[in-house]
Amino acid sequence: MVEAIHGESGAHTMKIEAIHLREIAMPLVQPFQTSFGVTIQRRILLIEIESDGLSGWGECVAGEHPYYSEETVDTAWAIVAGELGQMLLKGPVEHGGNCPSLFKRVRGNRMAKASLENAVWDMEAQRRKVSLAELLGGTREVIGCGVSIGIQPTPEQLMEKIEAEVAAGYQRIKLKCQPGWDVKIFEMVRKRWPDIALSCDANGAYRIRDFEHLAAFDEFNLMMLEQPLWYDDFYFHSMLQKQLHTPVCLDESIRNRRDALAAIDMESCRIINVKVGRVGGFSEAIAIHNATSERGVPVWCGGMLETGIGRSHNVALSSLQNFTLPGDVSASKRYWAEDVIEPAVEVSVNGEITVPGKLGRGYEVRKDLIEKLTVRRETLRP
Ligand code: OSB
Ligand code: MG
Repeated sequence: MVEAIHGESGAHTMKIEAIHLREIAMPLVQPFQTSFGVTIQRRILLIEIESDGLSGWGECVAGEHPYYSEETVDTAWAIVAGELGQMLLKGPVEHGGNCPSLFKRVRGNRMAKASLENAVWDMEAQRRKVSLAELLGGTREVIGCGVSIGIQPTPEQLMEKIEAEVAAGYQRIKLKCQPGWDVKIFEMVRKRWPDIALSCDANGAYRIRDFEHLAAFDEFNLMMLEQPLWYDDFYFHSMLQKQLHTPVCLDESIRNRRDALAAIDMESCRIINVKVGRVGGFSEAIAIHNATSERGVPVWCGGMLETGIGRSHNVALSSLQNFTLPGDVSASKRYWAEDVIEPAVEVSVNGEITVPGKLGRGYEVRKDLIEKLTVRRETLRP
C-alpha cells in the first residue's frame, strides 16, 4: 500500500492565478504505426498552472484523432476550457488528490482531467520541496525500461529496429501487432533472439474468430499479449485468457480502479498497463497501483508518445513499488529531435532511467522552445 503525502487541511490552500492551455505541434523522429493508425506529427495540449510564482505542468495524452480513445486534443481543450478549468479555479485545492472530487460532475474525459490534476501534483511537489516521485509515494531509485516498436513497412526494417534497441540495453521489446503482422514476425524474431523479453500489443485488432490463431502465440514465450480484443471489453478477454498460457495484459479496457478489480476477478488479464492519462490522473493511477499490489497482480507504466513533460511524470509514477515490469517509458531521443525538457530523459546501457531526487518533476521545462512550438493558446483566470 502506497500513500501519497497529503497536506494538513487548510494549511496549504493553493491560489491558482492562471491556467494556460497551449497546443504545440511536434514532428516525431520516425512515424509510429499501430493497428489503429500511423502518427507522423503530434498535436499536444500542454497545461501550465500558475500560483505564487511557481508553474505546475501537465500534458494531455489525447491524440489528434479518437482512435486510441474517444478523447482528442480538441475535445480535451473544450472540456478543460469550458468545464474543468473553472472547477479547478473555484477550488479549494491543496493537493492533486482534491481534483477527482472537484471534477466529479464531469463524466469521462479522463485525459482532460489528468492534464489538470497532474499539473497540480507537479506544482505541489515544488511547494513541498520534494520530488514528484516521493510525493506520489514512490520508492524506486531506478526504473526498468522497455520499448514499443511500431508496425514497420517491411520485416527487415523491424529486425533492424530490434537490433538497435537490444544493443541500446532496453530490458523488453514490445512489438505492435495485427492480423498479418504477428506469428510470421514472431517466428523471425525468435529465430534471431530466442531469449529476449518479448511482448506484443494488438490495440484491439482481433475478434472471437481469431481465438485459435491467438492460441498459436503461446509458442513464442511472450511476456504478455496486450489488449488483443475490443478496447472496452472484459468478458471476452476472460474467455480468451482461459485458453492461453500467455498472460493477457489490459491497456485500453482499464479506466479506473473498479475496472482493475473486475478484470482481476474475472481473470480477463494477469497483468495491467497503467497509463496515468487513460485513468484520469495520478490519484486513480495510485488507487490502481494499490489494488493490484494487494492482489499480487504486476503492473507497468504505459506510454502515449509523450513529450518530456508527460514522460517525466511517467518516470515518477514508475517509481511506485508494484511497477515491477519494465514499462514503455523510454528515452526522449526515440521520439523527438529536441525535447521540451532539460535534460532530456535518458536511458542507461542496462535499460534503466534514474528517478530524479530533485524537487518537483526533476527536469526543467524549456519554455522558450514551447513558445516556438505553440500554435494555439488560451488563458483561464478566476
Ligand atoms: O497501446 O501502448 C499503446 C502509443 C500510442 C497509443 C497507444 C499505445 C502506444 C504505445 C507507445 O505503445 C508507447 C510509447 O512508447 O510511448
Ligand atoms: Mg497498449
